[in-house]
Amino acid sequence: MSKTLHAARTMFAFAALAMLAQAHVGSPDIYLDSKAGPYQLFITIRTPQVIPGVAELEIRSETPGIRQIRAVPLPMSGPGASFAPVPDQLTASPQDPQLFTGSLWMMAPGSWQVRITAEGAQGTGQIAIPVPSAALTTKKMPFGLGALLSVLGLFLVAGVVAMAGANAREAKLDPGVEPTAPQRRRARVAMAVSFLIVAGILWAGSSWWASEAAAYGHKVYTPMNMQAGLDSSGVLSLNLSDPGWLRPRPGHIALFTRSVDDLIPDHNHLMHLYAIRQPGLDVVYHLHPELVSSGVFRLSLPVMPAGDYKLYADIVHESGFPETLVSTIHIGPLNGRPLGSDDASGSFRPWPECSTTANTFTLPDNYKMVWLRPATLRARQPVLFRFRLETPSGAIPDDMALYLGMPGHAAFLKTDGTVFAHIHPTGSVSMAAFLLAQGQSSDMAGMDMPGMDHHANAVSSEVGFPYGFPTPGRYRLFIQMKHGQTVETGIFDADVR
Ligand SMILES: [Cu+2]
Repeated sequence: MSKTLHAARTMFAFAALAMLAQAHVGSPDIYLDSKAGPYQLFITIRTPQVIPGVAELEIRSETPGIRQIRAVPLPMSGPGASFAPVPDQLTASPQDPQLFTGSLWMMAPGSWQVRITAEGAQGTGQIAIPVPSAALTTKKMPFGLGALLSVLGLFLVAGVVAMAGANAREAKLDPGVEPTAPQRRRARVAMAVSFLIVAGILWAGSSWWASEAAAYGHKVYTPMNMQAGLDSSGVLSLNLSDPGWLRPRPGHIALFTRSVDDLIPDHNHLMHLYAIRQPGLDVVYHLHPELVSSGVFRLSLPVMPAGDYKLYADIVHESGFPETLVSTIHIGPLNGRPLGSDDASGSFRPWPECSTTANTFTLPDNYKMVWLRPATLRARQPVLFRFRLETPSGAIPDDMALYLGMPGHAAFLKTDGTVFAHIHPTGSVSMAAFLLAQGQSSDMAGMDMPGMDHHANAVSSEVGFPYGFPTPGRYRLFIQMKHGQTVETGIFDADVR
């Protein structure tokens, strides 16, 4: 209870807008399609407006027979991870018995998880969802509210001063008797003194507020810096540095730590880099730079068309906290090496020239990728984005393979550059963090996830990505699937209402 009170107090005091999940750019909500024991769940976590703040949970069970779902937030590691508080029970929707909703307090920034327990006809199942928690910005007070509160505040100040004056002037007078000159003088002195006292209180309040706001400002998330450089032989170098977000002050306990030296591999690579040519978003590369020294990644670039590229680098810290670092680089004519075996590329016409309703993308080898597109797409709507790969004659390819351990990889990019999200069939969470949350190691051994089958011949030619567009507008989707030794990159455009 006191925790809740404290949280509420902190929230009102800071009036700060915060978001979760910087695993992506501008896409803080979490979407996950995974199994909790016997139950297939589509989980949406809407991130809180403040830290501490409330996360909204929405879980749709694709398996019937669930009686109840409970959820609890926990730190990803440390003592807090083993002493779970009592979980909250989610509310079943009266219209739809498969839909459960609820809300959870996220108390501090850092690497968190939400542990979900489903109970029903087939017994009990559990799943943990990594939830990186960070304040992203401080919210300004709306002008109207500020003006209203200022007027009301002035009214209070005037009232206090007037009351002090009236008290000194006429409190002891009989009704109808006029105050004397000394009484009027005393009243003016009382008003001056009370005004000074009220002004002093306001000044103290304002300095307290400013210092709290400044302290909160230090907690606002700043991603690691990434400086990109290219040498004359076509070697790209990426230098990571930490601007000092949440670095503990002397004598304070670290809430959260991250560094350039604590990265863990996510499906076999420390960094997944998308290079996307601007402004047409017409050329895309999915590359994997190697760590060569502390905070320095290098990659000998493949042959790439010249132009300005925006670089989106996905990394995961050992705490399970994922980040997407952004940088830009100009690439001139270069003699690149051939593409590496885990690397892939694709191209299409620039987005302004493309239809937002085309469902079939013809690949360079005449294979086709088909988007089983819903009739309308709305912002914040959880959707399973389904794609199918076909041979040139429209048949199911018989040599489907996993690409980087998964049946598919997707990147959702808003054409104005405000959104980038790298999504997998399991959802929007980082795979390494997801495994950490389940209590497994972050390497690929023992990976057991939906849509992931270790028998290569069982890889489906259809893949689904659970995701929701964060805002309305125009998006470009880059979808990668593999057959034989070929990684195919399909490109699709969408208008989101
Ligand atoms: Cu991926």
